[in-house]
Amino acid sequence: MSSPLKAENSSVVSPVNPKGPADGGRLIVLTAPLTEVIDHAGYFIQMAMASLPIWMEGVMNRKYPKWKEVEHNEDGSAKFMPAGVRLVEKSLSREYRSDDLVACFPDDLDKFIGPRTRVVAVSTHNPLGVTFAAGVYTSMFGSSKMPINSHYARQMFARIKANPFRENFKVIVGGSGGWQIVQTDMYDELSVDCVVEGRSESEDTLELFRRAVKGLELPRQVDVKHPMDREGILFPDTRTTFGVVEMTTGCGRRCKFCVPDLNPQIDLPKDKIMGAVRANVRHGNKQISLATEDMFIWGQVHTDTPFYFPNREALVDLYSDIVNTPGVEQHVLSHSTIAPAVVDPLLIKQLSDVLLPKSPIHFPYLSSHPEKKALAPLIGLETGSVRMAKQIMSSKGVPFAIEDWPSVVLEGLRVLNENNWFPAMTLIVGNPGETDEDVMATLDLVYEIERRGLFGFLVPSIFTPLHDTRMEKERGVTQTRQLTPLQWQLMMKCWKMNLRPGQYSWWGPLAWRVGSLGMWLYKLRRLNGPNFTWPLLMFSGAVSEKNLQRMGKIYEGKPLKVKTRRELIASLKPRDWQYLRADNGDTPIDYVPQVQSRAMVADIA
Ligand code: B12
Ligand code: SF4
Repeated sequence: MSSPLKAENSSVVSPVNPKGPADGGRLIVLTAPLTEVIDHAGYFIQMAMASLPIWMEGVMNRKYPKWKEVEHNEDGSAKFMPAGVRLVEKSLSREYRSDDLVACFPDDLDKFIGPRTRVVAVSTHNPLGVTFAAGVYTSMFGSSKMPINSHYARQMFARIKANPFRENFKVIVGGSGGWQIVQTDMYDELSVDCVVEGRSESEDTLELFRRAVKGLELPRQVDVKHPMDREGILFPDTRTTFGVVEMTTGCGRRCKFCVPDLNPQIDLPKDKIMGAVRANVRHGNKQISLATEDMFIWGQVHTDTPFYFPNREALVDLYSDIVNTPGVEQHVLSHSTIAPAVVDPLLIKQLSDVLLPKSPIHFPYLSSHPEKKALAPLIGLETGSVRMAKQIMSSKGVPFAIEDWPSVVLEGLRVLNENNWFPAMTLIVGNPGETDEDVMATLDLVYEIERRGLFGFLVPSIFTPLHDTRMEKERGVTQTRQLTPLQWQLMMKCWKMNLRPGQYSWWGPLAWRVGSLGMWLYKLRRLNGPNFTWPLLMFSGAVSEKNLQRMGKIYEGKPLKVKTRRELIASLKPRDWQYLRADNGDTPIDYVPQVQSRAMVADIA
């Protein structure tokens, strides 16, 4: 290559040495998009890169001027890589020598790809930004719909495609975002030979690499088996992005739109988790995050107790050992569900005592912690409509009945907030078959959250039928223009509430609101259509919500009648009582007679 390669939409990729590296390159080269590798500014930076369009990259550059700076090992390989890359590396090291393998940053690919290279293996989370939340915000902002992350992913693929030795090697893509390439049929454009869906530990994956190393043809797409037990899962022994170490696979609540729930429910052994934590520290990581769909199932998988009654002692013991590992300075939570906070509030308190001192998250306006620290797991709220919840996630709130979902959310959020947990909560807008009544029910719940002074960072996203899920073939809203006034109100109300306490001083609520009006005048009204107008005015504060309600321009949320924890506990099936912890109070044994006597008093009156 003599001339620099211009990747779509922007930056210039530097020229490549046509002879390749002096040692002939590595047999198998592993990489991931730069925006999925970086980890020095917390989870938020990656989530923002996934959601903001490329033309807003300047905002990120100003906020994080050093975001592109990465650390190298002496041989030029990457000092840290997403956990997915590390596990592919570990899986392959069962068969290949360490000097056959390398994991490198995308900008260093040409230092490792040479005439000897037979496979370039890419791990990616979200290469095209067509997943929930990521897609919707970029499409709202318009003209260039390409998220920053997707831009960098394409740039990486362009570099691989332009490599002078491209004919000699196969490009195999894996990771949770591989399906996006399959579904958009971007194989040729991105120069991908094969997309693997499933885990690298699988024997099928090894077989695929064997074929690629021999130069044999590969199928375009391969589904490989997930290990069925704890022993089948490998652990990283070097540094991972954000210090991600897996804690569980699968979930068990069976939401129809969910991908990870399709995997077997496994909680991974503590000694292996701790080994990976120590390996991260040894390789210079100061932060750890346990990857899970629901942290609360750990220690309670395939025991005599149903997984939705958390194992308090096991969880507190695991997290204590992690944050007390010498060298671990920061710990962040990944995903959880909310019902366990109602089931065992004391667990939440004990975990707060253990985890808050090492949390890098500060919510100065919300936290009662002396240093204003907070915990912010990602929790799915999804809908406030019981009708919709029954259809798409009937077990989301177990052990509580799905009819009580709004009460579980409110009560759970109360317990969490009291203990300085301020979760990011996802909502799905535009579910297939969603009616105005469903959206109103969700708005009622959102207004109730506001009325009660509770805080969750509400992240609404448009329904995306994810590959392989039981809703794969269903279609909801596909473009922001199709959103109804109520759906827009829900989106904008969530964001208005998120900006309430003004946590991001650099984005400042006022700037957002004034900016949003400007953007609307400039292009959003054309892009998002007339249904967007009043909700946007509500968001901007240009007209008060009361006035908009009076004018009939927005829906006025109705107060919800909700159950207290005591009432929720009383509603459990008697066979579940044995799993409740008495020290949380509200146990049915002393409660049931009160219900009866109150009911009797009411009857007599
Ligand atoms: C930690 C995490 C994050 C972190 C850190 C991510 C990182 N770069 O390290 C943060 C918070 C930043 C994040 C952000 C986002 N995430 Co995320 N995240 C996770 C989580 C909890 C764990 C990921 C992980 O490291 N797992 C452990 C590793 C080992 O698993 P793995 O990567 O899947 O790798 C295995 C296989 O996929 C395979 N494999 C991986 N790579 C390769 C490569 C080859 C060649 C082969 C053969 C195999 C292979 O082998 C590995 C096992 O051996 C998952 C849920 C989950 N349990 O997986 C969600 C998850 C992956 N995220 C998800 C989403 C939607 C997002 C966001 C888009 C959310 C948003 N709107 O902001 C962003 C996108 C970020 C971006 N850069 O674009 C979805 C993915 C949905 C999809 N793509 O279809 C998931 C599944 C969550 C969910 N419940 O839906 N995420
Ligand atoms: S609770 Fe979350 S992880 Fe579990 S099945 Fe539902 S969406 Fe998936």
